[in-house]
Amino acid sequence: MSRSALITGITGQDGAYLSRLLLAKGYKVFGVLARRSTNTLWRLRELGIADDVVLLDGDLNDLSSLIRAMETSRPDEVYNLGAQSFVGSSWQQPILTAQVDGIGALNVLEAVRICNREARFYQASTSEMFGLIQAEKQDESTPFYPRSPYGVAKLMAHWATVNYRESFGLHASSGILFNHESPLRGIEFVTRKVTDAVARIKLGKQSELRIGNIDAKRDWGFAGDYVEAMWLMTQQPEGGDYVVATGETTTVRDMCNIAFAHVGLNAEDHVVVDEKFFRPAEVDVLLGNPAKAKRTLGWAPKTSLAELIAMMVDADLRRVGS
Ligand code: F7E
Repeated sequence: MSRSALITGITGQDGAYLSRLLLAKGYKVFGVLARRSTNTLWRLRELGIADDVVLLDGDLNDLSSLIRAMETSRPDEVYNLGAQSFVGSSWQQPILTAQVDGIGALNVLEAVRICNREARFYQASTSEMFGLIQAEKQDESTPFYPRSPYGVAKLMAHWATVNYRESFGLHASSGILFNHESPLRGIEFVTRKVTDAVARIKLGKQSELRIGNIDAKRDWGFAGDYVEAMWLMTQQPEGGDYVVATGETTTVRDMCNIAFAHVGLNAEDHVVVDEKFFRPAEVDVLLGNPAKAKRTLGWAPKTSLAELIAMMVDADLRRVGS
């Protein structure tokens, strides 16, 4: 009998790639869709799978809708990817962020506990929990120090996942994913903002790119690689916590240089630093150590930053050009 999976946040970048992966493995894929949000299905359409997934009305802050989604889909695996995921916005909407990213995760855990404790649970945790880093390279034992309302809310969800594993014996895993990007990334995130601008500048539709802190360093990988780690976590004999990262860190400045150079332009001619995009508290540097994921899951990233940025710029050149 084929397995089934329930995904919150199915219309997001990771939801789309994970759906494609699970469909290819023969899963029946269900997604929770919040009708009141501005979600669109463009990512599922771009991957050509919009008609292959079953969308169920529901909301992370509506436990009864999650229980219904569990009853309808009877999932073997539940992936909680739904979130208010833009760190910058979390200062404007800290309470909403806490409700969706923190309490929302607890609601999904409750739905699993109430409906089927055998279902395997995955929580989309984040390197933002490390924030003001307490070790040069962050791994599963590095203390957390979140620097944004987003990081604080995600930390609650992470510990709730650990707690439900320890309290109720759930097969619950927390994937501590470092930044992961793709052509399906939202335009509000810095990589996609840059690759979209590079395409517009190259095609003569824009002249400058205004961004914030170009000294920030991130460990960027390809989202398509990272969803494989999510699935591998739910296949283990027991749930666990895993850092998923490339093990390399790059400044926003150098990422810009790679993107502009890909189309033969010089970033310095176009990038303007604008304090409007600075954050009240910054995460200066993130660098993950994915040794446990490699050892236990047999997972390793396949895509370099240069390949990733080239893929994104090429996709944006096609979009802007058409
Ligand atoms: O910022 C700097 C900004 O918004 C990266 C989310 O997926 O990854 C993501 O969070 C860095 C920051 O991602 C601009 O200050 C400079 O230092 O692309 P971002 P993020 O905040 O790291 C983690 C792992 C998540 O979990 C989150 O959900 O780039 N930066 N100039 C800028 N950032 C933006 N957005 N826009 C700028 O103009």
